[in-house]
Amino acid sequence: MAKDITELTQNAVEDIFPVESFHHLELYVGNAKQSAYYFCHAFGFEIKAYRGLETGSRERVSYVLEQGVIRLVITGSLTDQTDIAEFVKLHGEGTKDIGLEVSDIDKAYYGAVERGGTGIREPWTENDENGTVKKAIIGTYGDVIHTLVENVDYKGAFLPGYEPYDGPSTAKSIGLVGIDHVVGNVERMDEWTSYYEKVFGFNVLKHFDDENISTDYSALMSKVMTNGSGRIKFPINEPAEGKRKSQIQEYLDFHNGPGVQHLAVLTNDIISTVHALHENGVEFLQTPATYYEDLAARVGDIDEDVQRLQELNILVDRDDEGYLLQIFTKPVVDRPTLFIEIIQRKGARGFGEGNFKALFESIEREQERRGNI
Ligand code: TYF
Ligand code: FE
Repeated sequence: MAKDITELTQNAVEDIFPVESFHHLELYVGNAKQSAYYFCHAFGFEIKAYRGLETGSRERVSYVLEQGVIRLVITGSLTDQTDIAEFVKLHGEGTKDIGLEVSDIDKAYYGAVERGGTGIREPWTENDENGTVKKAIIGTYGDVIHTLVENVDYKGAFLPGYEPYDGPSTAKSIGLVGIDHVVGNVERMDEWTSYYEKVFGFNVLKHFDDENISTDYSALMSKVMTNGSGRIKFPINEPAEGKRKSQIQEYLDFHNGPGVQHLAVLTNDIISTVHALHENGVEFLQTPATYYEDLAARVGDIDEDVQRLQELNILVDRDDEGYLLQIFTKPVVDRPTLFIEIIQRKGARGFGEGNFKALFESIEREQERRGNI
């Protein structure tokens, strides 16, 4: 009996898809030069690497932006024939690739495909004078992919094919340190949460149904998927019936199907990060003053000055392990699709459940201004 349990436990903890960390996030855009400028000057990234005509890349141009351990690749098309041009035409600008760093690419790729994952490209090797990497591609919801990267011994600026960027420095970090989670909007949540369970061995960390989180219009269901190490978190949302159009449905309509809804980035000092973002002209969702009236009663003692949080529109939520602070930008592209969340965790491992009502009501005010509900 005891032996069975031990065996079971060992099976349960065996990670069928060991992921080290996020490797990069790649956005497909209409004009990489200008988008890169926006992310650098508004969000404090620095351009580290580049590929384009000057480096022999005749079809795609990419700027690799860094801050903390975040690597954001901004890619545009140099012809009308690429998947980039097609993506941007259909979806508008948005996230194409959630790149994952793995230690054993063959095991990761072939295992995933065997378990029902969509194989897009089998493992291949790339190298240049700076070393070697192995890559492979697995598909996920919509036109989003997971490029798997195994770094064999690579020491270059980013990946083979990229050169160090030699343009003017844009280094003015606003304190973003890493990626907390990446959220997908889909038509059928369970289809994609099972995909992450089956193919990648992820587990459900949290489940929010429409009862928990419906306001007048923004009804949605959400499950947070997490990998074995807990380092990668992928919440997946589905629209639910509300009085009028769900914010998730608005996304699906404008994006023309499933895709990445928001990127949540970590800071260790949200007040100074958000202050800098305001100075840089980034627009945030507004929180009503009433939210801050009962904040102290709801979250108890916190280190930050509530007055300052209110000035900056920062939200707070507490769970049994601590609290978190978060804020959401308005969409950062033309269509009401992709937005950015800034989050600071002080112990809490949740997603701001206590803020859902206030947050979704401010999203609804924006939907109303856009004429979409
Ligand atoms: O990632 C989360 O779960 C939170 C809350 O449409 C959230 O950031 C959930 C759904 C949504 C916007 C924010
Ligand atoms: Fe989030």
